[in-house]
Amino acid sequence: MKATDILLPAPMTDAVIAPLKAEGIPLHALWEQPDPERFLAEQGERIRGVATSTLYGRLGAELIEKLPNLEVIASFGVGYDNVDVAAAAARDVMVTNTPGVLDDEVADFTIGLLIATLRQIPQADRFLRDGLWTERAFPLSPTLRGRTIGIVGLGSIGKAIARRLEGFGVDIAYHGRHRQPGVGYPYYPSARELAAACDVLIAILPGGAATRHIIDAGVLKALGPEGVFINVARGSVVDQDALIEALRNRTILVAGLDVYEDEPNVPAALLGLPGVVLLPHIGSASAHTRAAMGRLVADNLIAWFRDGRALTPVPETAHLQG
Ligand code: 8YV
Repeated sequence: MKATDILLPAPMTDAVIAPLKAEGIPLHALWEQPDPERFLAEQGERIRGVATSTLYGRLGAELIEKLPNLEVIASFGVGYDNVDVAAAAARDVMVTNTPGVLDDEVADFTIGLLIATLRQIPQADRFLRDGLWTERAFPLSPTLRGRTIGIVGLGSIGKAIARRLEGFGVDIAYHGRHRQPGVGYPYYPSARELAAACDVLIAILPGGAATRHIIDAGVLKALGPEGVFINVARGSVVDQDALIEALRNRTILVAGLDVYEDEPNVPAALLGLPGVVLLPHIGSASAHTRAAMGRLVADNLIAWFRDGRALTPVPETAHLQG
């Protein structure tokens, strides 16, 4: 394998670090540099690869420009809106993500969040711990029974969620950019039409400019007063202020959220809505699945430098495969 140096703009899990070290690949921790700008100016031309995650924030053109010999950016996560892919592609820099290895985990988690939100499982736990059970019964909750579930984004995770929901005996429909051949669930050409036909909306579509605020006040109104909104995608896909308003005004019934517009900052207005289930972006966060994601980040870099081919290139840079 040719000599290669990899930049880590922010800390990465050992599942990424260990395989790269085992290959003898030199790693440079940018956040440990006393003067990161000076490091980039003096050493930037040695860097051939970057391993990054949402922890670093957005990896944009400014950093890419400082790395004149950069060939590959391996991002930790299936969503890669944290990487400026257009800037990378313009420089013929390969970008990889971690699809596949987290589908089942995130789908399992989504079902858990949906049931927890409807049946108020976190609230019931708090009720018991607060000693209230000895005084009265926990109030009756809403239900999943008889509901129609709309999935916004029927990619591989969306399909894994749908497969699980089939076992729950509920109706399923979807919205995405296109109607998918061979998919039997009813298709709606807009999020608003899907919301009007459903009483649960699950967002599991990519983030980024193209899908920003695709769930807006109109979609929430169409979902209706019994409506449940579950977001396991990106905070950017929903107009967070409109969502807070819809929850406050009972335009919709309740929400279960794992993602937010400005993570890790969650607005006080959401924290003040006790019926809403709020989780700290943990959809893929089991030790098992995070290890698999980390390994895939490392394997993409190793494969790129060894064979000139990445294992899981993002579609926008797939043409750069050797
Ligand atoms: C991770 C995710 O939390 O895969 C994604 O797109 O959002 C999650 O699995 C995230 O990538 C961690 O950096």
